[in-house]
Amino acid sequence: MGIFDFLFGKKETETLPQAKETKDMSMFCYQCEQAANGGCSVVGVCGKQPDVAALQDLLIYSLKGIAFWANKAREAGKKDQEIDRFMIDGLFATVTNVDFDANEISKLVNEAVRLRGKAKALAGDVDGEIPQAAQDWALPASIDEQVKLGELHGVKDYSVDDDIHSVREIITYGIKGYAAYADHAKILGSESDEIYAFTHKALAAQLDDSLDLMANVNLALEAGKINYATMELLNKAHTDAYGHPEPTPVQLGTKAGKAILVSGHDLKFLEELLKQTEGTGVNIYTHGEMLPAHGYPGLKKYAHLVGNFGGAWQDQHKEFQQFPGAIIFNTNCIQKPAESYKDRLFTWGLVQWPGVKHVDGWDFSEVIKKAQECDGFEDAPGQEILTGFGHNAILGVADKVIEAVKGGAIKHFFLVGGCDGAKPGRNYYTEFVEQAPADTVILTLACGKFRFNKMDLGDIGGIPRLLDVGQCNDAYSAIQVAVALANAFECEVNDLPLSMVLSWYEQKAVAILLTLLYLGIKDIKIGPSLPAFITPNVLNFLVENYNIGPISTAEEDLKQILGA
Ligand code: SF4
Ligand code: SF3
Repeated sequence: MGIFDFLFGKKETETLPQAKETKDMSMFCYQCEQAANGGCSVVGVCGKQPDVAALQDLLIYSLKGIAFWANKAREAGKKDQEIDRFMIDGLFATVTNVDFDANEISKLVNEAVRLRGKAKALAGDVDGEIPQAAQDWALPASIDEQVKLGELHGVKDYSVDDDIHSVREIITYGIKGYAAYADHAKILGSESDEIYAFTHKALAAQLDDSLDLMANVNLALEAGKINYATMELLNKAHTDAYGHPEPTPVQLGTKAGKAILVSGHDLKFLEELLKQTEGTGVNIYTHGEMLPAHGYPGLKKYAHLVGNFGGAWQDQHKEFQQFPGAIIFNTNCIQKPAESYKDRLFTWGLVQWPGVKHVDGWDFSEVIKKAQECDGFEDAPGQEILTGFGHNAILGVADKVIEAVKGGAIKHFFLVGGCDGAKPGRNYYTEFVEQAPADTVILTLACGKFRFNKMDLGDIGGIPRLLDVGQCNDAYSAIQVAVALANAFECEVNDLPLSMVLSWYEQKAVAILLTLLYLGIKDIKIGPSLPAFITPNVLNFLVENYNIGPISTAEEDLKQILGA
């Protein structure tokens, strides 16, 4: 299958339970891999309703307006912490599977309009034309009217050619992706002015029709650079707070007692919950992207952090029904809850679902109370898997790894990771890992790992063949490993016996891909399908400059990579 067939060929359609409700409105969203037939236009496959889609579009439009003024203010040496922080929250709220609540998005739009005024006042007199988004447009009071306004300012509202628009969307999604990581770092007290400054500059640039295609491409690569800096900031915040992850067995069975399941990515949240549940008899289980938390000394010291439950986000309907306790999301990916567990489901932070209880702030007593009312688990020990192979742990045995490569015991490394999703085509990643020869090592990260992290792949001279590097943001760690190997072998990362086979779903994956491109990494294979927001010309650019290619079959790709 050629790359263009892959992009524009018939997409697999799927119906998730939450995609059935429709309202009499139109929408257009194509920001994630799940986008139906090039873009969700009736209702999101993710469950996003047209009113929420329009309000999110209006929020992004408003953020661009703020960015115009905040960027001008920064050029004049002025900045504002409230504005900077709000940009990050507003962007993160529009990431796929985060906020499905029209009222909450509307509140953010109201706040954005207020802060647009604050940013304008900060910037003072400005020469030249003021783009429409940055002008003093009034926000209607009613949500219905706000929705109508949002419908006028969606992704289809653009005045540049298709290729520039495509790159602008790539930039927006990359920024949304790193906003998630910046938010986690911010919660741990780490912020970076470089991130804030670029966010304003890049969003303001989207209002500047004089920028040509290459100027936009350069901004996209700069977004990759900023995502790298953000992942580094978050890695430092995590390791300063909880120590470096260390290889740790994680129990997949259950322990007798009441239980809370934590889904999302936020480690500070988990720490606070662990503190508040200590001595209460309530055990804590991780779900999805929280799994790597078990590797951090500062978190695994809590004896009641007992195990990992379930797989990746798309299986939550089935798995949450079976969890006899309270469940809480601190970030993506939430899906429309089934009635069978809705009353014991909570959200926190930017995650919202209409009708689901939201915990504001850091008092989790309501969640703990709910867990105590539920049945809880019986003792049922199960399989153990390993996590905690951050760069510090892997590089701690670098001599052994280098020796194994030089001696021929390790022939190739694969980074197989990224987001998971519901499509059947994602079995590719399971098959790829299954079929990878015994003299290869698999590094993995993010929720895509749940497709193969229970396999016993054995070890090579004591080095496990499957190394869980961590969450999606721990792509930073994987990059450190690659750079250290390249230094040890005195070559470029692209010359290492290392191949990246990535899966994408939401906008954090876009940010990470931009980082890899910024770092000049070539020959990446990506799937299960390519983004609908990439035009043929932009795709050509990526193929010509980076040799990015779509996944084909595990067999064919392994043969092509290993030359066997
Ligand atoms: Fe569709 Fe993805 Fe947008 Fe949801 S986030 S509406 S699934 S493209
Ligand atoms: Fe998964 Fe949602 Fe992206 Fe952090 S939890 S990787 S999809």
